[in-house]
Amino acid sequence: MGQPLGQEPGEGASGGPAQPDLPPGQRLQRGWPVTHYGPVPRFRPERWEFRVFGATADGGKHRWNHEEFTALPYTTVVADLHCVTKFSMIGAEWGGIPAAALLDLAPPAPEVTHVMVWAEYGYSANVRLSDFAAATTLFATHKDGELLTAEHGFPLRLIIPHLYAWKGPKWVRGVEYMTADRRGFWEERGYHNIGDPWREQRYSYQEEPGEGPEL
Ligand SMILES: Nc1nc2c(c(=O)[nH]1)N[C@H]1C(S)=C(S)[C@@H](COP(=O)(O)O)O[C@H]1N2
Ligand SMILES: [Mo]
Repeated sequence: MGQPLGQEPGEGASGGPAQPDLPPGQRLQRGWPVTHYGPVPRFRPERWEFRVFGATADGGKHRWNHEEFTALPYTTVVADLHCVTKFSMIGAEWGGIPAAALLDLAPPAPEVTHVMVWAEYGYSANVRLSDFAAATTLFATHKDGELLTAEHGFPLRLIIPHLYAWKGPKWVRGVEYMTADRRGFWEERGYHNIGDPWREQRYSYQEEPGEGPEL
């Protein structure tokens, strides 16, 4: 075995111009591509509601209509987006409602360990409660000061900067508090249950014991 190649932080593998700090295997994408499965849903404000259900602390369901939800505390987070298909977009300023604010308004029961985030057409993504509760996890309504477009998730999408972007449903409609882990849409279809891009957790076959429910 030879010496590992030395690499300065910020220096590209080719020794070329400095690259932003990207997770392993990712490349920078110019612009903002659209990536999703299935059609773009039409937004019907009068029918839209956001629901928190499952193992809530008070045992009840919590609902907000569009007007109520978008009146919740607004904040911004500057964060990158890493798609498991290997493109990354960096430095976006996302605006919206922090997931932590939702946890305060609709607290989970003490035994909740995971949440399932639900979107239109049954798309779902499971995350650990700790990922959901992270200070940078945001239900985004805006990017770089502008309302999201329909294809990027208007009226609401989840951003979890420290996980691959499939963990952030576009057209999100609710959150289910869970007392045990369960796989979401892509996690059932071969993607990693945790999905940390810095550990390159792309596929379910990479999972270590304890990282996900039985497949
Ligand atoms: N509802 C829904 N949300 C989704 C997806 C999807 O198929 N359906 N794809 C995910 C994936 S794989 C990525 S990379 C991002 C892409 O977001 P963008 O199209 O705004 O770039 O959305 C995520 N959210
Ligand atoms: Mo993706």
